[in-house]
Amino acid sequence: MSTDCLFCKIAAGEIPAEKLYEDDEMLAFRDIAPQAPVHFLVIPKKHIQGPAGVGMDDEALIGKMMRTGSKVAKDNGVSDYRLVFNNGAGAGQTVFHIHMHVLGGRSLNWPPG
Ligand code: IU
Repeated sequence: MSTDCLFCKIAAGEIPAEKLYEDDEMLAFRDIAPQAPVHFLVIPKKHIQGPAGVGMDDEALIGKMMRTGSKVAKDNGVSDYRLVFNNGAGAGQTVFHIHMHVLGGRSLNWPPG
């Protein structure tokens, strides 16, 4: 855990979040500023700064993020959804603990802005 990381604090239960799924290594919770009717984040409890910080040892964990996001999307009634990872401030990353956005429940344009 990184002591000054917001998502580590959410993962540790120190900051409340609307949790949709949790196990010993993963958490899914609703985004506080939803950009679609269904918008939640999937995070590993392990602190990884972002996609560029994923190591070989993390490959199974990142695959599990995708499986978890798909399961929670289905549980929340969406079959069509977008998965987004932002890497770096220029790409829109504002929280430097890796997270996967899952957006659905409306039609989504391409390319994103
Ligand atoms: P980004 O990819 O780093 O831009 O996404 C961070 C997301 O975290 C963003 O959509 C925020 O609305 C969301 N978020 C949150 O759900 N809860 C919080 O306390 C904070 C940010 I700060």
